[in-house]
Amino acid sequence: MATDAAARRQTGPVRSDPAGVPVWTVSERVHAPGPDHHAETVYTVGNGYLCTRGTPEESGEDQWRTTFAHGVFDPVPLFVTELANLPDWTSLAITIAGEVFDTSRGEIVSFLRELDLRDGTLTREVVWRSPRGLTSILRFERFASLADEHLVALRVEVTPERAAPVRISSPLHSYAPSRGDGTTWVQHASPVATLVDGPAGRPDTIGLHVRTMAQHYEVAVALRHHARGDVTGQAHWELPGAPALVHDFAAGPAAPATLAKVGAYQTSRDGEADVAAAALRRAREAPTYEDVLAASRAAWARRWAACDVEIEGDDDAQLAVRFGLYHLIIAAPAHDDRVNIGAKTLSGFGYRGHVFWDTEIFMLPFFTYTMPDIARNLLDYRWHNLAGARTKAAGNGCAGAQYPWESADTGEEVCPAWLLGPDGVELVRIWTGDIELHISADIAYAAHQYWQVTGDDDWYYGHGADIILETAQFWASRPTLEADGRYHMRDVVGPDEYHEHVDDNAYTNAFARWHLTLAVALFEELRASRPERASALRRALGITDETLAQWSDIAGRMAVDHGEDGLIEQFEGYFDRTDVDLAAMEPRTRSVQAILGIEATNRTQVLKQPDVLMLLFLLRSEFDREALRRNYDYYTPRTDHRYGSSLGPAMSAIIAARAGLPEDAYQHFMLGAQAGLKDPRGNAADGIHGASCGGTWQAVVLGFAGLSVSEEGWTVDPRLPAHWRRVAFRFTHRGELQHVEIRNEELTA
Ligand code: IFM
Repeated sequence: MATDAAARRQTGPVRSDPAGVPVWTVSERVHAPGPDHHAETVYTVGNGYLCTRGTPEESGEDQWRTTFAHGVFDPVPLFVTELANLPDWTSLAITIAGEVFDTSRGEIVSFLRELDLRDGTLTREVVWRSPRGLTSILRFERFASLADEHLVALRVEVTPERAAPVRISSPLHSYAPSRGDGTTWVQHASPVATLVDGPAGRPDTIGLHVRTMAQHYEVAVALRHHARGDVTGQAHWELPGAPALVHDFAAGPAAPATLAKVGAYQTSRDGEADVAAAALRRAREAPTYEDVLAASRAAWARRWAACDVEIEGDDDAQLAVRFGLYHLIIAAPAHDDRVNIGAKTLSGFGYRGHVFWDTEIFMLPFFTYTMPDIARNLLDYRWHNLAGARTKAAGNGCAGAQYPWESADTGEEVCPAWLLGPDGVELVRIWTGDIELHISADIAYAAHQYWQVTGDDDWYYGHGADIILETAQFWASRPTLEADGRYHMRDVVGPDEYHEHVDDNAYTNAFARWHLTLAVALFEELRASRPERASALRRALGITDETLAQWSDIAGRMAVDHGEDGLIEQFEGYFDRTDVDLAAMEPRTRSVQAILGIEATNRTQVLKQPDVLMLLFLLRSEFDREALRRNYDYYTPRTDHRYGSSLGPAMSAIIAARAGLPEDAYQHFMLGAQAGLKDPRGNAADGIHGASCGGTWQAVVLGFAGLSVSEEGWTVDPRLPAHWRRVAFRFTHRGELQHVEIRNEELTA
């Protein structure tokens, strides 16, 4: 259910661009008093190295002030690992004529907060009347540089209505807890040193060097300050682990007090021995705030030139799509192939920063089609982590490599075995880490798709082959050959997690079959075109002619049943489960699982996400339009669309569009597209669901526009909602930027 604050945002304006101007800003003009964790998520800024939630600069009640950097994980005692919250660069304490700026006191005369998706800047303008009646305008602006990923920058300008002393204090705190298992806040880093730098007697730079408790990642942040206005004094404070720099101004209507800080983050993952020295050097060498901003803007312009999607005739859809792409861009590691994007990106504590199949099936296609270098980094994260996947397979008595359901920095399984259930009281056994297997095929699928779109043979026959072949060995060892002469996959969880311990999940089995078939074809291609590589793989993995014959045999006899009428049973015995009339459960504000309980839901046909429809979309060349329609009609009324999962709606949208139901498709599409902005499930406070952002892109480009690529080229087959006048998008096919424009019936490319 949407939070109160999100509901307020829904009713207020969510865009401020004048009519007719392309939609690029998320904004609100109504100040929401009290904690607003959804807004902190929405207004996250970042650059693919780090992200910082949109918590206001001044301290307030119950804030989730957070900066995460990719790869800096630390275990929670007796639990799993999670992203460590790093020292914060955004805090400010502002005093005007002796009164502390605090939006919960005095009066907010006017308020405007805006996230400009075009250049990644977050601004806030507050006209505040203090309890003693002095009115001031406070303008804040912050961003993380997309041009130099170590840099962050923030500026505040305070203009009182009459001459008044203004004090701006910029503190740095090392105590920055993360959220552990969802209820306990854990401090992951302890201070090593405070840093001070700048001209003797008037330091302009403060910093902190911290070390995470268990993994011993080192992180340093240094903030260089630039004051403008009538500065009457400056002081530097140092409490243990918490330095601060204080500037005093004589300010007035024509003389605002302005403070900018340009900061630099460095972690021991970057490879420099002395992180503190490196952060200080970067902060010192960084240009002015304005120059850092100009460079970042130029980098954003280049990004959007490669990936923007335009929708004319529907501002809500336009804003939702760009908002999703913005969140994918700020979470995407441009220069690091040992990290990946967590399910909740770097924008919140949800899923502890862990990486799921969400990357390969939902987010990665956007990067594969528009920023292949980033896609390769994300895939290489899986390649680097093959060791963890081998360990998992061996632990389950299987051969080859089985990717973890949840992955962090080491590539080992980090899915918790127990979590609090939907009632928030009872501990529930989580089986996904044990038996949700399909992720290994999903990763192979993404590797193959990357190759199809980019034609990057070196990567595919190198790292891609390692991934595909080692995971094929897992698939060859997991199913059992039974008396009916078929291979069965017993006791699994499919993508629809409302059903646990099922046999022959159609998605899992069909993907295992596809995967083994691909692996045989790949190895044969290698033998023909790169015999040395094939020999090396044969030696390393023990792949022989018998192996290939066995893989083909398992693929050929894998239990995958399509009924005669084209309806696919989600798993063996699914059709015998209780059919629940979901419409009769309305109105409701909770998932079916939260209402009925885990066991009772397991006994029904209700789906968390449409497992079979996902299969139909991903392996689309195996199914015709009638199959799409037949399965769509069956599974759609049985899916918990609104409260089940934010991954499903985009997939339902694609199937509906391809089945010739664009208006149905639109309803699903908007539910998924607005998951982050409107927060229908009430969990976006925990972070942006990256999968719904990536699914939204796929729904427009692969669903409504019907883009399809092959080695020969690409085609589109549009099925647009009637009110969309024009859709335009860019993608890169085999190294060349393509620009597609679809106007109602007419197509320009
Ligand atoms: O990976 C998903 C899963 O499919 C449904 N539950 C949430 C996970 C993380 O987004």
